[in-house]
This record gives sequence, C-alpha cells and structure tokens, in this order.
Amino acid sequence: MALGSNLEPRSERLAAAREMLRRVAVGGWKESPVYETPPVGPSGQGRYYNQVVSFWYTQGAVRLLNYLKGAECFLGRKPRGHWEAREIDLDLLFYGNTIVNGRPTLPHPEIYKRQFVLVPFCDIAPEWVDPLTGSTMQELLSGLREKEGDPDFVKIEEQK
Ligand code: PH2
Ligand code: MG
Ligand code: MG
Repeated sequence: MALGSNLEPRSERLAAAREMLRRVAVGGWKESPVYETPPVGPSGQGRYYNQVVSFWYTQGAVRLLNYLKGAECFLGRKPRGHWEAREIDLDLLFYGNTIVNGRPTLPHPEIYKRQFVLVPFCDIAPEWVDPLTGSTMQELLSGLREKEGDPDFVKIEEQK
C-alpha cells in the first residue's frame, strides 16, 4: 500500500492514515520510513510525503479498495483533478500475487514508473517478486534508477 500527502499537516495525515489501515490489518504489519519527494504531475503543487506499508488482509481486494476510498474521504480528501495536490492518497499496490484489470487494477500500474513508490517499498520488502514481470522490487528500482538517476528524496525522521 502506498501513502501520499502534499497538503499540510502531511505527517499527521500519514499517521492518521496508518491508524485507519491498522484497524483492518490482521497482522504482518510493516512500514517504511517516510520520504519527502518532488511532486510528479501538474506544477505549482508542494512536495509529497510518501510511505509504503504492508499488512495481511483477508476480505478481498475490492473490499479493501472500498475501505481505502472511504478512509481518504474520512481523512478529508477533497475531490480534485487527476494528479493534482491531495490531502491524502491511499493506493493499493499489490494484493498478494493477484493480477486483475479493472477495479482495482493489480499490480498498480504506477509502481514501475515511480521511485517514490519503489524506494520506500525496497525498505520493507526488496525481495518481493512482482507477479507481472517476475522481477524483484530491488530489480525494478535499479532499472528505474538507471533511466532517471538518483531522486531528490529526503528521509523524514521517524516520529515514534
Ligand atoms: N502522487 C500522485 C501524483 N504525483 N508525486 C509524488 N512525489 N508523490 C505522490 O504520491 C504523487 C505524486 C498521484 O497519486
Ligand atoms: Mg497515487
Ligand atoms: Mg490514488
């Protein structure tokens, strides 16, 4: 699961989102550090806080997606255009090895293009194998790094 926010208070919004996710997790909780990352998309928006978490869940991807949309709304997300600034964004990246096209699309198609997803993902599960390409997260990140170079990310102090 990828978490993102670029409207203050970013740190509190991510913390509130983790709280909502822990409520439905049935174990296996892992969370990456939080990174501050340059915005991808329309210009004029602020830098993001991004994080990746993983946990066990048993009720299916559609139910989880519905929960995520409800949680985004509860956490104060206002409707805006595609890729515009957002209070909170909760994206389902993988549901085990499920491959499906529709709602949701799994694996999440943005994984392969975004260092703000792959960098924190590799902090918690570098050896995870993507069911679509058969590559590990570490391999996907190395490939993207070769194309794009090192990103301008800042690791945020863990607020525990
Ligand atoms: N999310 C977007 C668009 N652009 N840029 C960064 N750095 N981080 C994000 O999470 C992000 C973005 C759409 O979901
Ligand atoms: Mg997103
Ligand atoms: Mg989203």
